[in-house]
Formats: sequence, structure tokens, C-alpha cells
Amino acid sequence: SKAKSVVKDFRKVTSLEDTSCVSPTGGASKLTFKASLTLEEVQKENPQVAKGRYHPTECSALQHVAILIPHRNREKHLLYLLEHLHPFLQRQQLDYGIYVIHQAGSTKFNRAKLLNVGYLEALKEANWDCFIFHDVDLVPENDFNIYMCDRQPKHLVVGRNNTGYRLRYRGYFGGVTALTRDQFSRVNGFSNNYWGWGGEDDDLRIRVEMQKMRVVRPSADVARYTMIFHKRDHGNEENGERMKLLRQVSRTWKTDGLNSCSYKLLSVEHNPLYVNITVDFSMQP
Ligand code: UD2
Ligand code: MN
Repeated sequence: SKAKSVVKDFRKVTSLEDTSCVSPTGGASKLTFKASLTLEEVQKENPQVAKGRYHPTECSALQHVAILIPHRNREKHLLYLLEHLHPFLQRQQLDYGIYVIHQAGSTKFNRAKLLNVGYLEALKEANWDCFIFHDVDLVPENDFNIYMCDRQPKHLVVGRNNTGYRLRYRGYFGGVTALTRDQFSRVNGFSNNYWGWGGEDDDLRIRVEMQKMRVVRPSADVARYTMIFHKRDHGNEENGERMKLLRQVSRTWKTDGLNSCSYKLLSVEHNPLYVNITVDFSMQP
């Protein structure tokens, strides 16, 4: 049964003890997004969450999981994601924290660099085992899509509503991915050089494969997301350099990544439902 295979997934991650948290109880859920939703309402629904963090009290969680969300000018999407993600992660009995990494100003958006910043800053405040790199507009539809890391880098999006729930292409690694602290540091994180839309997810996949790791995915009936409708943002125009950059990964990955990620940290705010990290990339080359 589905529940059995979920427990098996948990066991694969680590050997379970009697006091370990085991599994979620639900399955698929129907998602709705209310236009009038406010942050106050979501806060009221989640009194157990403090400074973006939660841990189960009745059992000990198997991993400490940091959710990293790159963000600029998508407040409504962030609200919907927080509304759904907090209860979802709690049903999975995870010890987790949510970080939103906000790019200040109007220079070209850089999703990958924001996620590098999230990793580096989150590790300054807690000893996270696992990182989930998460688009702001993707809401998981099924509780059996476990937000924990595996022995191999994990891609959690097989399908989404607006692409017929099918894998877009072999090697697709976008949207939501889970890497352990060690897996991410082994590939030197993301490249910092992808400005604008596209390519940074393929770059990370190439890094993973170069380290002889293999991308794993949950089954297609579980790894399903609803993407909240949006158009391409201003400041995130398609990156015309991406094919060129993708051809160079084997030469550049060692010096372009976590070890070269420079940024100006403007603020770290501990809101009730998430930690907000604001960075400025405008002085970067
Ligand atoms: C796809 C990938 C995404 C990324 C992107 C190319 C999926 C489901 N997602 O998303 O992971 O690889 O292509 O770069 O395949 N964002 C903001 N503000 C902005 C622009 C972007 O917050 O102004 C963030 C936000 O978290 C968003 C993410 O960046 O979800 C990706 O941008 P997108 O949603 O515009 O791109 P999309 O849907 O094509
Ligand atoms: Mn999107």
C-alpha cells in the first residue's frame, strides 16, 4: 500500500527507532486559494510555528530540514505557499524552518545565487541536515511527497497542473529539489552566474552528475504540484547566456558556487512564519 511504501522511504533515509517520527496520515488534497487571504489569518492557523520554525513534540524528527524560497515581488504566492506548506510539513512531523531569500532592488533576478545565500545564512543559525530549494509558486498536492533528503539528490516535481503532470524533459531538475548539506557542498552549490530566467537548474543537475550522484524522484502519482498562475516577471527576462554557461560547467564549477558567493546582506528578520533574508546583488559583476 501507499502508506507502507512511505514508511519504507523513511527507513531508507535512516534506521528508525521506536521514538522516531514515521509518516504522514493524509494523501492527496484539493488545493484552493482564497483571494482575500491575509498573513494574520495564516499566522492564527499556525500558533505552534515560531520564527519560521517548528518541531514535533511527540517524537524525534529524523532530519532538520530548511526550506529555502527565492523571492521578489510575489507576496501573494508566498502567502499561499506558507498557508499550505506549514500544515503540510507538520503532518509529515518534520523539524523544519522556512527561509525566504529576498532580492532587493531591480537588478536582474538571480534565483540560484539567492539559494546559495539561503544555504549559507541558514547554516549560521542552525545545524540543518537537509535543504529544500523551493519555488514560491509551487504548492505540493500530496502528503506522501516527503520533504526529506535521500541518499541521492532528490527532485520533488515530476509533474504540475499546467504541464499535464508529466516530466518536462529527461534531466529536468527545476522547481523543488532536496539535497543534504553534504550533497550541496560537494557540488559547490549553485552557480552564481545565471541572471534572469533559465538554466540554473540544469547547471545544478550537471554538477550533481559530475560528482557521480544520481537524481531520484518520488513516483509520479505523488510528486505532483499546483503552480499558481503567473506571467514572466519584469527583471527575470530569459537568460540568453544560459546555453553558453551550461557548456562550461565542468570548467567553472569549482570556482563558481558556494565558495565564491559574495553578497551584501541587508537584513535578517525573524517573522512568525518565516525568516526573511534580504540581500543586495547590485554591486556584483
Ligand atoms: C521554472 C522552474 C524554476 C526555475 C525557472 C528558471 C519549474 C516548476 N520551475 O520556473 O525552478 O528553474 O524555471 O529560472 O520548472 N522569482 C521571484 N520573483 C521574480 C522572479 C522569480 O520570486 O521576479 C522566484 C520565485 O520563487 C519563482 C522562481 O523564482 O517561483 C522561478 O521563477 P518563475 O516562476 O518565473 O519561473 P518558471 O515558473 O518558469
Ligand atoms: Mn513559476
